[in-house]
Amino acid sequence: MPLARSLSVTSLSGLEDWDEEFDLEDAVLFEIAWEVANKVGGIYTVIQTKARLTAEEWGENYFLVGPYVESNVRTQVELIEPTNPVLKRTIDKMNASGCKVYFGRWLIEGSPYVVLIDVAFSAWSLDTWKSELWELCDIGVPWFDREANDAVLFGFLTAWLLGEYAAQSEEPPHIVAHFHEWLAGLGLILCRHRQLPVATIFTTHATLLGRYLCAGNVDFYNKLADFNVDKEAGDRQIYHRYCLERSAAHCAHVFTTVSQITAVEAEYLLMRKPDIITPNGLNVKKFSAVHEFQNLHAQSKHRIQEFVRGHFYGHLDFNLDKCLFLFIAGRYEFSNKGADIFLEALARLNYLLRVNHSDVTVIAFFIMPARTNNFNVETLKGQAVRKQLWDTAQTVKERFGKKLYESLLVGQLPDVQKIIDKEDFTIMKRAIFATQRQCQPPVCTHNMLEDSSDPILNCVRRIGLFNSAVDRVKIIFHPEFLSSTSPLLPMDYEEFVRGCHLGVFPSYYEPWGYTPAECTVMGIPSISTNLSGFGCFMEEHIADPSAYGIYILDRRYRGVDESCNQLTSFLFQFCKQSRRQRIIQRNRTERLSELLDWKYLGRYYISARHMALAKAFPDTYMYEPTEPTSTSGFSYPRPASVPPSPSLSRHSSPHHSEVEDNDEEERYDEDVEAEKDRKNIRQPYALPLKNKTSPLGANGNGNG
Ligand code: G6P
Ligand code: 1S3
Repeated sequence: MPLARSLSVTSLSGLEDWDEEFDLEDAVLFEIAWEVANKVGGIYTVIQTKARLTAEEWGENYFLVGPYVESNVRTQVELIEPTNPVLKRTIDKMNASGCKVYFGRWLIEGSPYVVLIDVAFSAWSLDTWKSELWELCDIGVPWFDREANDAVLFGFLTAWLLGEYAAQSEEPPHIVAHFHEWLAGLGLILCRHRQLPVATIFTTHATLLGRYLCAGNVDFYNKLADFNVDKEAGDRQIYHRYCLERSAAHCAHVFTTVSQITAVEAEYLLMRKPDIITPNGLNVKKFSAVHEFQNLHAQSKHRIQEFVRGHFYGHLDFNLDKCLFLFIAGRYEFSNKGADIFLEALARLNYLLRVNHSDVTVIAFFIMPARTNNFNVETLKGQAVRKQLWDTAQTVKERFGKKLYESLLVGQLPDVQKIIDKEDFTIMKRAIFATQRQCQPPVCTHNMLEDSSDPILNCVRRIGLFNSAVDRVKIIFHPEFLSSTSPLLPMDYEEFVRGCHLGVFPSYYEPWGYTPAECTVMGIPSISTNLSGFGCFMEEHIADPSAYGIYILDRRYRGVDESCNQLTSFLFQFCKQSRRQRIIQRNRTERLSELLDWKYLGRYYISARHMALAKAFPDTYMYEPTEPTSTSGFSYPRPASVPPSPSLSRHSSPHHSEVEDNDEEERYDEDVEAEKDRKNIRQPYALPLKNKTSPLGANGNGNG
């Protein structure tokens, strides 16, 4: 037995204090999730972005475990022979016993090893395993729940993998297995039941009941303590899933969740307080030129403008240079993701912009996948008409250029009356005639399969925002995720976000919320809420979030109408900003990106693993958490010369003027300001220690 190794995860309170002395020696880490090399939702982003950091820490001893999905493997994974001899024996043994287990490298940053299990290949064992599950813990999984059936297969197979790994090891191994979400939870339950030498961690990214209850008409946060959880789960026919989730949370050596708000939810709905909060990070890409992200904004914005030119052909009666692009994106959960109050606020904003005779036009994009039957004709036609106008302009330009050149060659200035001839006029007139349109520019870019019952379209019908000329707010609903190969809007999500001015995510249920975090690292301001993990996290770590372009809507202590008014006010104030102010704000937003980097947030995962090792192998590992220190000093201060909010926005440099003037000069001011900020921040990346030892501690946000 190796000597007890001292572990000192001494402090999370400051970057310098972070002590990485912990000696992992022979320990191996398996991270298990249904979304390993298999994109379904946000968990994929967590695992994929975190992989590099974890691979750096664990090297050859880090293995991600997920389901084998052929289409994903073909495009994302390089299949190879297992490098670790114990794992090779394990996989060979399983494959010889009627399983199909693959090993490879996932072709993402960090190139982590993946073990992919073909659950369908073992489907013949489903009934046996379900009976075993029933005998073991009285959880009965109905035949018609396909996802739960997959969870049973995946659970038994992952527990088999870990058990076999332990059996194949020559020395008693030190295994850490980190399971994500209920779909992977059964593997953990079985590990504990079989008393495998495995230190287990369970992370929930959203509770099953929380998601279901919020999607209904329930005052969720005020009733958290009152729900009869078994009955609620039974009423929604998810009792078996709920049991799997709850048992996994209880069986784990260490239970974690992604935010304080979900920690409180877990305490009431899963009946266990998380031991540590593991917030979601991102891989922050820093450009060598500080203002590169501003240039990228301008480039992407021009591409969105091109799309808008086509979409609104014949109705381009607004100034594109005064046009602001807002967007909401994500899983299509109409009220959970706040699309309902966003639409309502847009209707109110439209009124305000009209009565104030504003020259700003707002185009709000809704990027939420729904069932469709491809693009609609009117939308495709718009892009074709735009292309035709462009081609016509090029043809005339070429002929014009040729005549001009010939004229200059013979030493004459051209006769401007004749340089464009009759034929040119004819093709130009024909092109203009083609832009005539009898209908309004469409709200939706696709043919919807459930058009008459679609919640976004029905809401648009009710509020009457039909892209008419008088409206200052226009709506484009793109019910499909973006792709750079789209014939309509050929941009991937990242490019699109960069080109927009503001991301709007007024979610009611959002354990973390990657969308506003992604906006932040790209320097795009966003609106989130104090019911989202991200919103609460930013509120806690930034003295004045709105000054940095992080608007946090109050959906916790206000009624829907009041929240909607607050959202309208955020939007209206945003529309009143000058270009200069927007540039300043983007610079500030981007400055926060370090706060969201895995480089710093990854330490919570590290801490969870150390904690689990110490609990599972107390003779070998020791975990010595220090007492929480004061939380003062970890907050991002107000910017040195801050406009506290757009409404109170004043000059941020002595020579500010409301006219849209020199951007370069503004950049200089901002650099000076950023430097002042850096001096003001005592511990810029320090995170609250209370998260570590008392996740539900003295945080005002956490009390439901
Ligand atoms: C970036 C570019 C500037 C451009 C500005 C437009 O900052 O570097 O050249 O003028 O974006 O900002 P806006 O908020 O109007 O899209
Ligand atoms: C969940 O995905 P969702 O969009 O269904 O997990 C994500 C990753 O932890 C989280 O960001 C999100 O809030 C949850 O809701």
